[in-house]
Amino acid sequence: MMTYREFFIARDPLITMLKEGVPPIVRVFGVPFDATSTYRPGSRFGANAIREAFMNIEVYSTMLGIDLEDLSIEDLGNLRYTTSIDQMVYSVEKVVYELIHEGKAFAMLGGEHTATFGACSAMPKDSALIVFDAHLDLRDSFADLKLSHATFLRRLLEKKDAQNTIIIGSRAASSEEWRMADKIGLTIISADSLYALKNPQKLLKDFISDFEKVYISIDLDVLDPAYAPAVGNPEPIGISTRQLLEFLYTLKGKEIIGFDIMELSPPYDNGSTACVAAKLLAELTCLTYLGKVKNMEI
Ligand SMILES: [Mn+2]
Repeated sequence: MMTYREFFIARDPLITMLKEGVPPIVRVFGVPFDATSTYRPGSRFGANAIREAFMNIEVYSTMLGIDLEDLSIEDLGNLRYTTSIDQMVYSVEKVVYELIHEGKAFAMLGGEHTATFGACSAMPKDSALIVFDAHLDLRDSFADLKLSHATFLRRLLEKKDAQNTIIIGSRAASSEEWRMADKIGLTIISADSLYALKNPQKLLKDFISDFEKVYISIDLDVLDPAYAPAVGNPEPIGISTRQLLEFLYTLKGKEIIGFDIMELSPPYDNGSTACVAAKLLAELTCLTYLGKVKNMEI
């Protein structure tokens, strides 16, 4: 018997789409961490803002023909609050490792992009890492920190093969970072090159054809500030929401181990950026479902 309190009280801001007896498509968790922010802090509030927006937008995907209202999503809540970057990265890595080994796809909501370092440290070696980001995050150190939102990809690629990684939408990095990317053989589809290409999505499609499993990391600053103004480090001349989605739709049928949506800074938002982030959460969850269906896990 359901009680009135269960029936009438919602556990805001948690996403309440868990259906009894239906295995969840993704497990959602938030990372309330922005301690290395150097410009516009606030992404520690990002996960809850994405949840609120998610519960207030339509989640039927007209492009994929899937209604998330028929499916199940489990919200695990947020990581315990810490200002220690080592503790945050450690917790993310442990949680992600556990979920992957239980065969459970996940959605991590940021929080600053450094959390992706923790998630990727737990990834299987044969998975592709697809990063959408205005920045390369390949600095050796930044603002006296070796591990931060501006250096995390360098730290990651010091221990992982760059051949598995593709970065899309990049347009903001130091000359040393561009050289570094070239040197280690990183595949980049820069924001500038996008406008000259007829079918840039094909480059991503070709890249992932060698991989069965993918992890997707979205730094919302990949979008032009016209689409997503409320991010920690906005950069002009970015891609549109539609362009980003078209890249994501090329992943249809791939097994998505997990994904993250990072760097939303709600204090700078009028609500529009949170809605974009929520839409990405919805579409990526649909894509995760399609990957599971194709691989007969559902
Ligand atoms: Mn970035």
